[in-house]
Amino acid sequence: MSNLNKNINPNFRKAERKSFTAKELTKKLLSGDKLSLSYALSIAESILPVDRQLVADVLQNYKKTNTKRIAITGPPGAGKSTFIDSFGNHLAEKNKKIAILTIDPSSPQSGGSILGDKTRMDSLINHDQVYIRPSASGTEKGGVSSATMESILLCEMAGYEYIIVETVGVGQSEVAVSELVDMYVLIVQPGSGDDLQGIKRGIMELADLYIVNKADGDKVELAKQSGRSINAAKSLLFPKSHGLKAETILYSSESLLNVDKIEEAIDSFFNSNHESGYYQDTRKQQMASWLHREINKSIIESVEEIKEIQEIKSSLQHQIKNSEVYPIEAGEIIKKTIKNLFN
Ligand SMILES: Nc1nc2c(ncn2[C@@H]2O[C@H](COP(=O)(O)OP(=O)(O)O)[C@@H](O)[C@H]2O)c(=O)[nH]1
Ligand SMILES: [Mg+2]
Repeated sequence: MSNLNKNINPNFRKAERKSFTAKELTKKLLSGDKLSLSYALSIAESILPVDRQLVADVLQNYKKTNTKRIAITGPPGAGKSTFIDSFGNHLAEKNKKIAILTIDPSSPQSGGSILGDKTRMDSLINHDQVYIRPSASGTEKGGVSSATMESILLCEMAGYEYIIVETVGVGQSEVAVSELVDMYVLIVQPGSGDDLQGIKRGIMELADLYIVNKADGDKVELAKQSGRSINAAKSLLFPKSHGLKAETILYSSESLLNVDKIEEAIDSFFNSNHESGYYQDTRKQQMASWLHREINKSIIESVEEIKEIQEIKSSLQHQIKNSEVYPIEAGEIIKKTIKNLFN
């Protein structure tokens, strides 16, 4: 028995399918019902045409909102989940509604991180104000599937104001998630500065806020040093187009050091961007990227269904193995085949 199977509750029954029409699901979702949200999110992850249609119908009723879509990224072990737990609690106590989505590109293969790993969001799990979806993983590369954008919208329909998306340390998903959110938060742990070198410049340039986590106990000095090296590195980065300076804040999920400062930084980021129109532009950009992904996905899926393409693909794979053709030529052959099919 695989590890995955061992963790599955034998009494678990899949929710009865087709128990909802789009109208019923929309109504329940808008009332904030968590079970319906979970149901809607699994539908969003499904590739069955009937489910795609259901999500599309439900999302017809989506109304623009002033929510905060925030990505929490950073190297594995930096304390992202623990941060979300402690900061999420802070917000929930102020009566804010928070939905947390985790993008975990590794889960389709290993299964491990969904069920094996703890989410480290123990104190949030039973909070009324909080909804946690431990693994909104996708089958697409980088773990950011079109389902993730749909999931964000569905959470907003259910009345969540903060949509927090945690990435699980794979470079690709960290870039891809930036297309889904309004604000990009990068969390690092205190280190000698080597830590920073592990973070690609391109990812640092995405950051709207840097958090040096674990600034507690004997790590306080080291955290201050890390803060200084981030600030030094920042001055060399290409600024984001909103023109706002990305702050660096030391934090501790244990002592809640600077928890208010982080809340203020987030609020002020959103306020400024609402005023400047950057927020509204970002939302348009998110829709445009989503459209782009959907179109590309549909093109690939429909082309891959064509029998001639499947045949030529496997023949090319064979020829490449025998060094009879180079990938670049193979690409051209595929293009020509497609063109001929449509002429
Ligand atoms: N001392 C201290 N440890 C922390 C803090 N935040 C997280 N940790 C620890 O760092 C480890 C990794 O945390 P986790 O949230 O799973 O990191 P993630 O991989 O970035 O999500 C865990 O052992 C946490 O207990 C903090 O603020 N202070
Ligand atoms: Mg985590």
